[in-house]
Amino acid sequence: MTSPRTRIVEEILTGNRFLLTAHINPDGDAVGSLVGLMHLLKALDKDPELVMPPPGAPHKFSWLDFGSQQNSRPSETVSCQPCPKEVDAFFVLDCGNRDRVQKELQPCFDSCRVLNIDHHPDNTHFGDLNWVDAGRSSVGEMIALLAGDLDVPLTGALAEGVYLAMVSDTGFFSYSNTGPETLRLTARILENGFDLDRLNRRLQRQSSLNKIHLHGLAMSRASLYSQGRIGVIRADRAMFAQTQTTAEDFEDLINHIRGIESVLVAVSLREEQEGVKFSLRSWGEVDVKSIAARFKGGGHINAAGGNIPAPLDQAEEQLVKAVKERIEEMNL
Ligand SMILES: [Mn+2]
Repeated sequence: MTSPRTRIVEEILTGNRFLLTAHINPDGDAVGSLVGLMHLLKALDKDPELVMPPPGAPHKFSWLDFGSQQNSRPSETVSCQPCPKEVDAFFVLDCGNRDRVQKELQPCFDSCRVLNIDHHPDNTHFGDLNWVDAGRSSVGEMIALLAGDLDVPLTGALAEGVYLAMVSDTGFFSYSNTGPETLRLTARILENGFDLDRLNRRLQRQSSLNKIHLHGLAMSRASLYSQGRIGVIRADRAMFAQTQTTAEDFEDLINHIRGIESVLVAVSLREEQEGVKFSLRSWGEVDVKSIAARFKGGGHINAAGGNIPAPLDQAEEQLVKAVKERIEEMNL
């Protein structure tokens, strides 16, 4: 039987017009793999249309080549019923189930041929064709493999998208999902003359004094539970108001908590208009995806998240309890 990867290659070769999207609240892998696939299709003289999921590409990725300004913004006016254009296939990237696709595109699941490229272990195989490989670091890595299959060199905006996707999901090649192929593909990108310094400067020079102040506030209030095995960092809405920051400024903080010597599972909680958004990070064997699943969330073994419709204190209590049960079950 032909592998899904080979069949995706065939779909690309035989089709012409493609619609591309990824999961809502797009992260570095979603945005990078979308931009990468768009440039891969353009290199093959195809006609891709990128529909950036709401709330649009994070500002910190604004330097990417989105093809047009429009492509970096959320496309809330897009509609697929009746399908406005003849589309040969609808690519859904980095997305484990169709509920994570914006509602305006839901009709596309009936009217288009759906090609799902993803690496979430809990993927529901909602596409007409699903290339799902939980062993891949990122969807960006899978787009890079497609480029190889299609003899398109990993250069320019394609390479930038793929690189962004891979470093985002691997914590700059430090998480355990970093595979030999991730590094081989990165080596190929570098061999092709990629300007690593320029790109890393764009990626890492993103801070502001306000953001540092938010981090200071949140870090000064971080706490440990369960003999230091669980670390928690949280931000309520007052902290964002006080430091004039946004949700995006709170992102990478969880990794500082994960770096505490005794911590097995790091928890971050962010108060939203309604309820709390949480993230979980772990080391090695501790499967935080299953903990997130108890709150209808999802993700990967060492990185997962979701939402809890409760006040901040209650959400923290529920999560800490769930994490504690999990690590006790494992005798850690
Ligand atoms: Mn991903």
